[in-house]
Order: sequence, then structure tokens, then C-alpha cells
Amino acid sequence: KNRRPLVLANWKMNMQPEDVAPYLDVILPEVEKDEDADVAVAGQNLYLAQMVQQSKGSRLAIAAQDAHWEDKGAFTGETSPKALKAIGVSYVMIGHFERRKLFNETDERVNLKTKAALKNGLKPIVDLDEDLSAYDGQALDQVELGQLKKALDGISEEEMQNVAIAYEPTWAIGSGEAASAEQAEQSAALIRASLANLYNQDLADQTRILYGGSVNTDNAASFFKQEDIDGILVGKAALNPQTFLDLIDIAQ
Ligand code: G2H
Repeated sequence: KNRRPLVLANWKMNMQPEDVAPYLDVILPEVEKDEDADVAVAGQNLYLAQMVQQSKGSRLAIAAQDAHWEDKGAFTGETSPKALKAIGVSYVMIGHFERRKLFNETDERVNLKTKAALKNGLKPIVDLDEDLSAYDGQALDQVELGQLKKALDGISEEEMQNVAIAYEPTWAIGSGEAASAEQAEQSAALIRASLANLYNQDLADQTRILYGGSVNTDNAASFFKQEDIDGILVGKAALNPQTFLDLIDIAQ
């Protein structure tokens, strides 16, 4: 694989204000040594400016968990992708399973948000939670995943250089029961085949695909061994900074 591993911690709505700086204090010196993987932490919006400040000049990238599709306007409670970029945020997660399930995120909005993130120079991590078993047995050159196709509608090959895809089987999220490495690889391979059909094989070969859903230090290595899995999206296990560091080590 010539794709650079990406390890993303998703804090979700966890961490109190006093937890943020000590967490970064633990990981920052170690992340500096980890030259063979990209590392990012997605915090609640209200911590992002502080996280960017604390990690300035380091290799750690800061991610948002969502962003609106407009740069500004009357959208109470929402977050502007333009403002995220301005404060130094690098990545933005779009369409996480919890957004789709609990906050009525639609494929159309995922698409609008992905485009807006790209327009503002943020790197979107587009999350898919579609049940891919439906595509079982389909010839690879015909695979066309619904969520993927809708999310990327109108996004150019050039813009795709900055997009990563994350796949999270719904039953594996926060359940403690991860997909097996084989199941995860099968899904990642389907996603890559679908990217090749939507764009071309070169682009599919360059795009990073992450697995998410109950990743921990026991199973992470098995995911990285898979041909089509280039990274992990980690919730619960990444709430402990030492465990997150262990996961980054495994990625390299
Ligand atoms: C899935 C994942 C991170 P967890 O949502 O996005 O969380 O690792 O707790 O399953």
C-alpha cells in the first residue's frame, strides 16, 4: 500500500474543558515521532480553537465532527466551515452514523457539506454506514454504493485528493463488537471498487479508506494488515490518550 495511514480520534460529545489540555499534553510529544502516519483528533466545536493553539507547529491535525454547508448566515446552532478553516482546523467529519441516525443527516446534506468543506480548504472524512452486505456477490466493476455515490455527487477528481472515506457498520459502533478484519476488508474493497467506477482506478488507489466501529488495541493491527484499509476512526478507545498513542503505534 502506498497510502499514508490516518488515525482519527472521535471524541464525540465527551471530554470536559479541563480534560482537553492534559490529553494533548500526553499525545503531542509522541505524535511528533510518528512520521509514518497522519494523526487527527476531532473534538467538540467549543474546544477546537484551544486544540489548534495547543498543537500549533506539531504534526497533530485538529478535526471538527461536522460543519454546515453555507459559509455564514442565519443558521442558529450551526458551525461555519469557513470559520473552522480560519481558526486552523484541518479535517471535518461529514455524515457520521450518529449524525445520520440522531440528527436526520441526509445524503443530500452530506453532499452539500462535503462540497462546502472542500471549497473552504478543509479535508472531509466522509462517513458511510450503509449496509454493504446488499452488494455481496455483485461484480466489482458494477458496484455503485448508494451513500458513496450521493455523497460525492459533483465532486471533481482533483477535489477527491483531499477526501477520505470512513466506513462504520452500524452494529459495530460503540457496541464493543467490531467487524472482523475480513468483513471490514470486504467493505473497504467494495468502496474502492465503487470509487474506481465513479472516477477511475488511479483515484480509487489513492483514496484513503478508514474503518470505524469498536476499534481497540486488540483488533487495530488486524485492520491495518488489510489491503484496502488505510486508517481507523476510533471513538471510545481513543478517550484515553495512552490508548490512542498505542493505536497510533499500531498504525505504523
Ligand atoms: C464509531 C466509532 C468512532 P467507537 O462511531 O466514530 O466509535 O470506536 O466507540 O465504536
